[in-house]
Amino acid sequence: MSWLAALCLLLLQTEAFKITWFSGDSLTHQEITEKAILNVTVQVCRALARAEGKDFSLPRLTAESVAVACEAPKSSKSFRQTIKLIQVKNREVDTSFSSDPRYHFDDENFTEGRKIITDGLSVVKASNKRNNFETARGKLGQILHTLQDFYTHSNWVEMENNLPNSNLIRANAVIGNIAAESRATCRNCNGDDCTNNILEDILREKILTSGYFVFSISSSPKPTGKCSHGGFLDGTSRIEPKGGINKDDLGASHGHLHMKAANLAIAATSELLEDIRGAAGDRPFLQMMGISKGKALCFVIDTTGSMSDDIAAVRDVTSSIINSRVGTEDEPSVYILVPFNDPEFGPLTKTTDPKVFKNAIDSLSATGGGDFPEMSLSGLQLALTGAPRNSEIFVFTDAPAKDQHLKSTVIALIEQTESVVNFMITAILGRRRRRQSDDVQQQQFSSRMVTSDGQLYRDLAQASGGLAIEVTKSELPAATSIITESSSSSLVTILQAARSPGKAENFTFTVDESVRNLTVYITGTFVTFTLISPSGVSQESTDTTGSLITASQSVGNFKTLKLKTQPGLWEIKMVSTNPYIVKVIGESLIDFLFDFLEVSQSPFGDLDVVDNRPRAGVNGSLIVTVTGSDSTTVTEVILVESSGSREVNSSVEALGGGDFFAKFDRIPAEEFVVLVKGQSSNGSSGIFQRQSSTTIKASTLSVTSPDSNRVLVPGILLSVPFSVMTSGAGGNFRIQATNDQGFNSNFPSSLFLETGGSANGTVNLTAPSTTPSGTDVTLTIEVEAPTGADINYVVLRFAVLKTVTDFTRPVCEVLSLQSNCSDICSLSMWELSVQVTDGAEGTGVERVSLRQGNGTMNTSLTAGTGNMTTGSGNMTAGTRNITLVSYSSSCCSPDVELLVVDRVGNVASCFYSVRKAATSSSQPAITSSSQSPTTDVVSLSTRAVQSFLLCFSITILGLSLPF
Ligand SMILES: *[C@@H]1O[C@H](CO)[C@@H](O)[C@H](O)[C@H]1NC(C)=O
Ligand SMILES: *[C@@H]1O[C@H](CO)[C@@H](O)[C@H](O)[C@H]1NC(C)=O
Ligand SMILES: *[C@@H]1O[C@H](CO)[C@@H](O)[C@H](O)[C@H]1NC(C)=O
Ligand SMILES: *[C@@H]1O[C@H](CO)[C@@H](O)[C@H](O)[C@H]1NC(C)=O
Ligand SMILES: [Ca+2]
Ligand SMILES: [Ca+2]
Repeated sequence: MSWLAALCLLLLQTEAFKITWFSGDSLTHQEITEKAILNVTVQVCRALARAEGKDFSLPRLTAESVAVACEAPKSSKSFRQTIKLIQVKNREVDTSFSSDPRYHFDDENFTEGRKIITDGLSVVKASNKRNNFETARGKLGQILHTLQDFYTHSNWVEMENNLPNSNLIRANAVIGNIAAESRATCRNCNGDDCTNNILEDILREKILTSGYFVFSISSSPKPTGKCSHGGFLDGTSRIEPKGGINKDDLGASHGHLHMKAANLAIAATSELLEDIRGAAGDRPFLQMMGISKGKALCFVIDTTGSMSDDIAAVRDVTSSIINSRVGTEDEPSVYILVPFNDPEFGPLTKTTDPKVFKNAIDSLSATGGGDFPEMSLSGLQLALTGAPRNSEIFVFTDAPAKDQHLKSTVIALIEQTESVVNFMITAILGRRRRRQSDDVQQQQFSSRMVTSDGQLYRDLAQASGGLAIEVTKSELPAATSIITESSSSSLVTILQAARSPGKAENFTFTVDESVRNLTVYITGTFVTFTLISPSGVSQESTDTTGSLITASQSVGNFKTLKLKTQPGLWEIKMVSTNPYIVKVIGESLIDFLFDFLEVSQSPFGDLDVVDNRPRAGVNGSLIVTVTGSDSTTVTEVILVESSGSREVNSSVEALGGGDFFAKFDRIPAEEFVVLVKGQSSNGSSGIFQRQSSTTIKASTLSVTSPDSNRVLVPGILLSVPFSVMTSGAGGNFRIQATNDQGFNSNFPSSLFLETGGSANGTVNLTAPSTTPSGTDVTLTIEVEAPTGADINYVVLRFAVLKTVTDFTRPVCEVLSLQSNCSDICSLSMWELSVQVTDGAEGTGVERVSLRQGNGTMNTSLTAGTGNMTTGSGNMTAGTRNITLVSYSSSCCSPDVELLVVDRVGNVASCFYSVRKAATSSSQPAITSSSQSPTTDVVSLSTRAVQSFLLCFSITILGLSLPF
């Protein structure tokens, strides 16, 4: 069966909102998720713009336009990538949990389904709190699937509800009146017509039910009188009461309600995202979504005895980057520092505050280290798991790695994160402690670098699309500033090739009109080249007066050339017998994302995204997404072997929305990169090319770990099952499991597989009982074939979370409200005093912020005993802490909305208003109202209030922002 036939067949095979790329007019989980993300992101950016007094006009709802409206056009790629990741995790629920009714609100598993949502929500909030956005995104995708399924699988829509069921995201609220196990809910459909199969009393009494589902082609049992999910794949739909109630697509049993269900799912998804936004705050919410100004600045630094010059260079370049970029659109979104020594490494410092980062770098000092090799790969591992995807990481060292056993782990993480790793190596490896003369060192440098020590760093750099820059200590400042300062958040790779051993070769590359600051990096010694521009002008590397190279610098083995940016087909003819890397980069908003696809293990027979190495030697497919342009099409997707220039071409099909499907007859067994060519509609030449920076390696092994709904509870062992399959020869397969936090783990050191066979194993992992909630740990399980030449892996992220017991939102109580508002609002003020508590069982109020209102807010903390305390870090369990909020504002701003968040992220919104009663009656009115059914109506009789209308409500978030 062809891939496209497989995709088409999927149109007929779905459970839940469709999960395929071709959906016709029906809405898929992916579309529902994307629409809600775009909706809420726009609201956040609009609120931020307004808070700064800026105009905000509503963008088109595409990732590109929303990123522009959020004043972060360069983050359209990471925004797109985040949306895709959340969509993929959403889809995977149908693979990993295909027959667990709780994940789909099937079989009337309502409380169990809701628990999946609220448990997951706790993980998302705890992870965001520690800037662990990647973990938050994955969990978010999973719970969105379950949340969205409620609207297609239950009778919520049939009961004529027009709003989402908000209690699905609240752990201790009532979801509804759930049908008793013995209660019949459906009758037979009238042939294919299922419009009236839910019993009238169920609908009239608003009894909540959902369809039963068993994946079977023959009839399968279900409790008497219960509704079925319905459809070909559902075995229960063939026994009485026959038919089904799902609204998964327009052709489903209740397809006539599909659009209504999908729209409610969008609203419910928006509501859940608003809740996460409230808990995280606006800026962190945008970071979770991948929207931020620049990219991460990430340094991994050897701090052993001989590194003081290097640390000083890092300090200088950091200052210069901070000074030149803070406040610009290339301001780093996050700063990451990982020191390593021997035997220690870490901790990872991750901060959005440049001052905190500067202090962390200033406090580094070069000491210790014991013997010569250091823990460089352990440090790099922490940086790779802690940095956002697609980061650029700089490793500074003058020594080989002591922890070389982590090489394959680090490569797995590079492939997974697509981060670029640049090594700044300042030494003669093996001789660094003789520091009398850098020049003498430099002469010995090249010969020394042939050793395996230097080769390890070169291999890692090359796998990631980075460079291994080898300079003396005195050259380091220059090299560091060239490479870090040119690292813009819109850097794209146009061409990258490595040749080892070196050989003469002619490379061509196409530069499109969107590219600015065209730059060539070359590493290698004794490398010469000739450049030829699209207009046929040529310039030799020895020619310092030509017109193509506008600036060039050479430090150590590293050469950088700024080219005249001319669109069209360029050529660079390289000549060298030494190993070299040539890399052509530029700045452009247009780039691409790609994922390999494989036939799903799920009974629904869909295609799944491969998140490790794809299968070698067989056919395969890729989904390519163009980012940063709504009008660019992909015409060619090519796999280019890294060691030479052999290419595998594909057939490319547009899927819509910037997605393209590329089908290959064979995935090479050798390492390769992905090269994408296409046409952009604006610009005269129109042709563009981009290349993946990460090198990809395929494998004959498959490693999977199916259930990903896991959380590590501190002190409690977690068993992580995994499976290995080989399409090659059998034997003993070596297993290695490592985690970036150094948590205790055990696992089998090898597994035996028959030729073409499979085996299962388990990794047991325990987080120390003191681990803070929201910590994330990345576990990499690697499997190596008996020949040693073939490795595959699975990379799993877990959140560490203490069991959450606080499910209640903080409570606001008005202490006083005083107002002298007159007809001329600018001449008068009003004042409000509110006390905020989190209940006796609560974790305590963590943050109070203003969601609406232009006045001044002050908060102070009072312990239950009446003692004043400052700060928020010292609340103890059992004390009922009270936060006093005072707010004063001009009467021209008559509304205020306080957002109150407790320590586990339960969010309350407290809204007050002193609007003059707009009635024609001259009699002043006192009215209190509540928008939330769970909140008591509060009435106040304070005199000052009497002539004004006081509205008081604790509402769910999102009701108060008309769009
Ligand atoms: C789902 O609901 C069915 C029927 O109420 C029940 O028997 C089953 O135990 C539930 N499954 C789970 C996993 O809670
Ligand atoms: C968009 O999000 C807001 C909350 O931010 C929500 O009130 C609104 O219903 C959402 N729009 C749609 C179409 O779901
Ligand atoms: C590169 O191009 C030149 C002509 O400009 C040609 O002589 C040479 O053989 C080519 N080199 C390779 C490796 O193809
Ligand atoms: C090119 O790079 C320089 C710094 O290297 C920067 O100042 C300039 O803004 C960049 N130009 C464009 C068009 O991005
Ligand atoms: Ca050492
Ligand atoms: Ca609470």
